[in-house]
Amino acid sequence: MNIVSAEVVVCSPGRNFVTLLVTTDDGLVGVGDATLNGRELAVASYLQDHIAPLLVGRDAQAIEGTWQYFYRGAYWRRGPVTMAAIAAVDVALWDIKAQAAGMPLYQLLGGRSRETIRAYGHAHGRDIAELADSVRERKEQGFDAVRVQVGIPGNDPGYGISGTPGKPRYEPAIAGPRPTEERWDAGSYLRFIPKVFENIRQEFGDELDLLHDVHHRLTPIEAARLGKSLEPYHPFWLEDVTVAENQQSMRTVREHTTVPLAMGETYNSLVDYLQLIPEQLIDYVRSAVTHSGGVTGLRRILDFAAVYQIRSAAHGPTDISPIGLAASLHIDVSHHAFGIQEYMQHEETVFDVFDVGYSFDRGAFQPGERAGLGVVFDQSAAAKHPYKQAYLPVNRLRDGTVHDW
Ligand code: GCO
Ligand code: MG
Repeated sequence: MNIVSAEVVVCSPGRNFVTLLVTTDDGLVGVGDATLNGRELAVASYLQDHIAPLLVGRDAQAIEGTWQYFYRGAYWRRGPVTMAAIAAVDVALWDIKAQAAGMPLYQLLGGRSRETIRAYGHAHGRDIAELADSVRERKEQGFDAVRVQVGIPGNDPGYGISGTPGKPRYEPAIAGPRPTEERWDAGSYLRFIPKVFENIRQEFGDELDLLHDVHHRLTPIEAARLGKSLEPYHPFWLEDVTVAENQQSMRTVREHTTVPLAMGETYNSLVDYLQLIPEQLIDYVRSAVTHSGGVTGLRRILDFAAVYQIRSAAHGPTDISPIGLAASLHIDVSHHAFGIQEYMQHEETVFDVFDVGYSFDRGAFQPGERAGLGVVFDQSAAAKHPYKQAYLPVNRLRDGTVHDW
């Protein structure tokens, strides 16, 4: 079974997505997600100009060989652009293999390890009262694990919070010619967050699992202080408490707090975790299929993590397309080391382009029983939503110094 074409489509049904369509000589079409938020066209070019011409004529069944061909064969390894491109190829080939076998992808990956896939939802508000309303909505949807993000008094609405009153969703990538800018201050944040957890616990009780994303903004010792201050409210996890590049930083955090830690949404491969995993400096790996070299890449990470009792928590923001989310779900249901799945929830217009076989009900997913990945990409619907330039925000300290966003 040979590949006869590989086509890249960039569309924007509410936000940008990069999709790879791989067609075989017997008419099967496999799809892959290569969306890299705010840098979409770089991956599109990598795929279109450098990978697609080499894919044509290759054996569609040779997934591992093709993965290694593009990983080792390019000489320039790793990095978000390369690994998102490799992920798209890998997912499209797994999709084809599972379609050819006439079974949902998770069956090829070993079959079910669990009955349902537990997901956590996003709650946010400009203040604690608005956040509590948002938590209530998530509970009504059936979530029993909720990420809480809140505006900090005296700061801009900031990461994770919709600044527009009445706009329930938070979408960080803003369409326009330049990134928007935010201001942020660690001191007021560190003083305020324990009050937020105290209030939410008081209102919603002890059973609800609460998660929080620090988005790489604290120093290691500030992160340690945050962890300690939140211990009485037993968070499910704190995510990205400090920058992810220097893995040693997490040792400082670990030495001071028993709050579970999650990291890895910006990592691209197993080797990015070479310190965090064996030293057990985290409890959850945040890699998703789309940004870690596909089904092949993510399974390698999870097999390694499992040795150290670290579990999966696949990144599931709206900038991972339904194709990327579906691929994560097939791994979630089949891999023993599953922990939880993030679900930020795509807008309805997204499903005009992506017809999905997965389903979500009362806080849990099913990957669906369609053969393959189970997502059909509608090219003519995609053509109605052309690419729009959009950037993630830039974050600054109060004095204007550029800070981690
Ligand atoms: C998360 C993430 C996202 C990222 C986004 C960047 O935990 O879901 O932090 O919200 O900011 O994916 O593109
Ligand atoms: Mg995050």
